[in-house]
Amino acid sequence: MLPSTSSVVLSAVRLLLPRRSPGCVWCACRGISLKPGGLKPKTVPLRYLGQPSPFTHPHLIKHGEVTPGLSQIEYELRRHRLASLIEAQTDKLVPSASSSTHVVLVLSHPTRYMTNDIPYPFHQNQDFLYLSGILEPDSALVLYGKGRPDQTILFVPRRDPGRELWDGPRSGKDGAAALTGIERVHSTEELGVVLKSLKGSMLWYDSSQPAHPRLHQTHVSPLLEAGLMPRSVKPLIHSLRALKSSAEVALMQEAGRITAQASLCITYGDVDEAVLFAKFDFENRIHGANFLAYPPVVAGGNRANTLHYINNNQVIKDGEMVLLDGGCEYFGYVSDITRTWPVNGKFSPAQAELYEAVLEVQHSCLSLCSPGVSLDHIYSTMLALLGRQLRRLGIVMTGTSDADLLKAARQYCPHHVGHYLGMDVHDTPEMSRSQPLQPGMVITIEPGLYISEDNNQAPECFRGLGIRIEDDVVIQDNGGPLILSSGAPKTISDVEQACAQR
Ligand SMILES: [Mn+2]
Repeated sequence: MLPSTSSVVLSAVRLLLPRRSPGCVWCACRGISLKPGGLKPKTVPLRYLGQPSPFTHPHLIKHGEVTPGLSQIEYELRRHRLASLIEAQTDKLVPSASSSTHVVLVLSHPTRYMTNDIPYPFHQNQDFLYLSGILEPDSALVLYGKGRPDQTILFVPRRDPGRELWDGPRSGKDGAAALTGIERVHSTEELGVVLKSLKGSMLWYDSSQPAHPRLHQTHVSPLLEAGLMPRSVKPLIHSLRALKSSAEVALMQEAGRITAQASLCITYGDVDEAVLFAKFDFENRIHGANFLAYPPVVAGGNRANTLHYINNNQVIKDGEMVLLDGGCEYFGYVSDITRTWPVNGKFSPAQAELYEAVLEVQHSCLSLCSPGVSLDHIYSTMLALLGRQLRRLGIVMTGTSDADLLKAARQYCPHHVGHYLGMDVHDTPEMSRSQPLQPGMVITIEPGLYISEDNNQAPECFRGLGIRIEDDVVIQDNGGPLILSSGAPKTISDVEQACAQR
């Protein structure tokens, strides 16, 4: 007899799901441990973990996921790819070491304190998060293996009712195993002993700026003092992080959508930058963002010419423009969008002229976003195009040589055309901007023109204007780039219309 459709579907689903024992958060949360000898109730049921789990936050995390949208299999694949990179690099650079044991060590961040006993909101080391999915401080990940580091050991803080009374639940070894599917989990205090047992290996670890100074001092320094010379693992992790999977793109799409709809316009008289800041923060969070990805720039009038202006405490006058550069974090992935608009909702002729010039350059740069082109190449194109616009607008004299036009473009736009984007705003800094873009990479495209009110060269009507237009872009194989921030009004008519509606 043929099995029913539903049982076929069910067995297919079972095949796709990660192995449940001992890494099944459902079993663990029910206080059941699957050990040889059968089901055994645990003394402490793992009802709560140190981070959202499918059991405590079913509205956020599906069964089989470690963090929202990212499965145990995806995290395992990342560790697998890192192992392959290390294997390939050793074969190439140190063939004599290709059969030695490799140990990769990545530390979490510690909790950082604002003042006595008052922690800053915890932010994980993204390289550690990328490979483990663990959101708790004081943790570590070790990958090891002969020739190829394909065995995983996770270290997490041990459960401690005294501390948990204040800080909230910890996952502990069982909880972390259940959540991540990693079978070998130790308490963090055992890190040094485990590392010592792997002595004589090739260590892949970033020792120059340890992510967790205390863990480094206690557990890693003794090994380094004994003469072990680590190799940097960060560039390898960043090369993996630079290429986003479809699950990662989906998370970034949501981050972009949330921030795009939060790009706002206010159409009445003078307004405090702090009000726009608060509204932007509110709109991001209420639409699902975890928090803002960085302190946003909310710069009215001439303050837009201070590139990292984050005081956000001045009054924007009716008739001035405001530049808002902000982004949110959505379950580990961020957006980074800039829009500049007249605060009263209507562009003056000079504002419109300068805005159109930047927009035209931005469009041309976006059309270059395809595989094989580098960020540096788009940057040179941006400078050449900005130079021409400066001449057209009469900001630079006609007859200026091409070399001087480029110099002027650099002066009026002192920053690069963009950067990589992902788990961090300035993502994967180990990656050069001269390397060709590949499908799955995400970048920003953000040309600008900044004309200070003190500039005596530029026509008076443009002085005090600073304009930047920034979109988030996924490089795709075919069909052109995917713009994650397309929901934010950008053309003059769209901006004016959006302002009229708010
Ligand atoms: Mn940016």
